[in-house]
Amino acid sequence: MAMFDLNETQKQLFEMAKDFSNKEVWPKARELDETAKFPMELLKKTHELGMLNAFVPEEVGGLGLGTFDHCLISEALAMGSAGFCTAALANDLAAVPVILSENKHAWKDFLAPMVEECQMASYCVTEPGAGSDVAGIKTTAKKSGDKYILNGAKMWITNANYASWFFVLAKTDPSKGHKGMSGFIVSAKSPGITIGRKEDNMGQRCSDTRGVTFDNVEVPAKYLLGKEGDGFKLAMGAFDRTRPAVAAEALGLSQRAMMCSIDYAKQRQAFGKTISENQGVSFIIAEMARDIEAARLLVWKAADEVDAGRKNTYYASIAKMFAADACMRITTDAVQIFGGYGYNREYPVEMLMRDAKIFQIYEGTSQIQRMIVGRMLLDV
Ligand code: CO8
Ligand code: FAD
Repeated sequence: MAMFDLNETQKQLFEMAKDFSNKEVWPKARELDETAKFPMELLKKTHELGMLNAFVPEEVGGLGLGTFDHCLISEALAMGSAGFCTAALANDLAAVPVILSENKHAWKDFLAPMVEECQMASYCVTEPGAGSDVAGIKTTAKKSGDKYILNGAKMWITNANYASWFFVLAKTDPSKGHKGMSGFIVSAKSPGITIGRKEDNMGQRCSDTRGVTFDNVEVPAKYLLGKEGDGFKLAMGAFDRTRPAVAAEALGLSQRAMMCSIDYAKQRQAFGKTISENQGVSFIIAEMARDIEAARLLVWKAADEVDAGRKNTYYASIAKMFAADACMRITTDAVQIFGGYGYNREYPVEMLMRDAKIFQIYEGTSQIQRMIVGRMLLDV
């Protein structure tokens, strides 16, 4: 892969995804925000185009795309609607620990059907009492014959109400901290699962976020991912692949905000000229472009590293923190460029600003990304 350009196949993939996003998703973005309705129809179309569940291995009929190609899809879809893009990406986040575990029962029973039809999945790690501190979760899984019995409560689970299955992180040996954690794939049809109400979030409102409780849920032992004690590393390994994609999502949203800002600045008149003719306004837009270009290079670097089989945790965190923080700045500046109209729901930028905030929180907060990088540099 040439680091600074895409090959022909990647260009085609990116153009196809952007075309779909611009023509079919962006015109519906405001309606999705207002109604907070889950974008199932758009997800079905995304599935038909082969852009949903793109990580699923070829061995079970999937495309088996790498993280780099996945990031191209994410960037393009987020230009249409970040809430819709999050619903799509949550599937990948759920699938990656399953793929990394190489549990072929799980691949056949849960990943293969996702190729056949548009199914959703969720990654259930966060709990009401533990988000950043993953090792602090309390959900347990106790072995009983050829089954595990799951008990606990998960919180903020994307896609929960639409998921066919869940990746669940639980403690098989609570005395061992992160080394006593195991990952499971759990069918959503299992008795004992209760899905909570849809959370009323600030942004990305069409994305579905809920609590999920597990009350004596039986999971066949064949759906343990890897072996007991592998769970924490599978959960972290997933982030190495999905944090670049979340950064790409923030990048796509940032670009939409810049495009809206440029269009508006070129037509809004003040003091007898367009506001774009003021250097003060052009500087804001130039800085948006600077951060977008830098974020894209960081996303590509983080993705290329993991596709090349190298440990990319450092680059994934750098890309995620930079792209998320840049997206918050860029969308806030977009509201500024629109002036009073920016603060109003008649125009799209207030929605983009609300949609941006979550990038600094989910998939590891901006502080957690700094903590990961800081620890690596300072060896603490
Ligand atoms: N890969 C493999 N192993 C790893 C990795 C990794 N990336 N990171 C750490 N490990 C290993 C360490 O090497 C260590 O191994 P060992 O025991 O052999 O020495 C072990 O794991 C423990 O590591 P740490 O000591 O660093 O563990 P800590 O408990 O101190 O904390 C973190 C680690 C990094 C702070 C971790 O808890 C973390 O990442 N927290 C953030 C949680 C987070 O990101 N949650 C996101 C939830 S999902 C989500 O938000 C979904 C969003 C919406 C869906 C779709 C989006 C588009
Ligand atoms: P806390 O961990 O309580 O953190 C609170 C504040 O303290 C933050 O600012 C944090 O940065 C700071 N902080 C904590 N520890 C440190 C530290 N050591 N140093 C410096 N600052 C620190 N989770 C899933 O498992 N699956 C999902 O699908 C999912 N989707 C989500 C969707 C949405 C819309 C939301 C809001 C959340 C979602 N999450 C999901 C959960 C998300 O990953 C967590 O909210 C996030 O990791 C932060 O955890 P927390 O909310 O418990 O905050």
